[in-house]
Amino acid sequence: MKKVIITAAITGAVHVKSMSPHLPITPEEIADEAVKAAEAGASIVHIHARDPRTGEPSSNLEVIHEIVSRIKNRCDAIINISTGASQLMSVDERLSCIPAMQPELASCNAGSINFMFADMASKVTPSFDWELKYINKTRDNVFTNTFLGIEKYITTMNQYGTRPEFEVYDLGMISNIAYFVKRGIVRYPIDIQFVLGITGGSPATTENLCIFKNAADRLLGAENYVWSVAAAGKHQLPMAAAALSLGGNVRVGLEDNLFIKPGKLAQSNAEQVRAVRILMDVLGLEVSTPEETRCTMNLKGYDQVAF
Ligand code: KMH
Ligand code: ZN
Repeated sequence: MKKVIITAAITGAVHVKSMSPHLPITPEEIADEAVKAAEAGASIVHIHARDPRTGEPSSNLEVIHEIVSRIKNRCDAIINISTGASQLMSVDERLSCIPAMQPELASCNAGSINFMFADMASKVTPSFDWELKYINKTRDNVFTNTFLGIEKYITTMNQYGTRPEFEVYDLGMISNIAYFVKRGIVRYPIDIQFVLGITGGSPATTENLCIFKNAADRLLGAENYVWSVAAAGKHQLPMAAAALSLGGNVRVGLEDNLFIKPGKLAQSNAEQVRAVRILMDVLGLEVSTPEETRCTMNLKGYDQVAF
């Protein structure tokens, strides 16, 4: 029986501390949330770093190192470091974690979008100066992932044995992956995260998920890729249910959604992982362990990272 890979995206770079007291910010908090999500069944933890004092997205390699080494000391979950990091950072700044940490897995955004969450500004009473400016900036900013940039991400990851997880926000991005497959620089199995429900990308509907999956089957070959679904905000669990029903894997976490049900903040990333486990129980699905996930995704292993 195919086992389900759960990813927990622990803190991200969309939400700010003023939106939820449960959003982890410091390396200790981020690592603790990641370990507890792993204990609840996540075999992959997706990591962004934050400035420990203000919560602002950070590319500081010491902070990233502290987060990932704390996690590695406490559990064997696969650490997926974000190279999306923050859409306001430069391509090189976002990529610097790869040579420095050489993780097993890292995100690789498969195209550019105006990744917009400025409408959240009306829901925030800011605690820190940067928060509203950052959120509002997304109304007029391109999250830049050009062909040159994506190629640099893929080839740098290949150099360090890091597998790219392609973040796909829109249909055309599947063709972008196919372009790099044709160029011969993408290793198998291709790892895809369909990210639905971002304003500027595709809406979170089961129909869109089926369209994405059919396109990926056609352009990449159904047997050549492993896929998962992340959906923003209130769409998180409904789209997780759709992904499970269609034979896919699932990402949850406070990066994508701060709530556990309408109007109720999630207390932790683990709480959302446990909600997926309930859906899986009902559907008779088993969870993939970190070792099983390493095998499915052909990852280099826990002992081959630089932290
Ligand atoms: N926070 C966004 C800029 C990734 O981790 O690579 C997109 C993102 C994707 O978080
Ligand atoms: Zn991310």
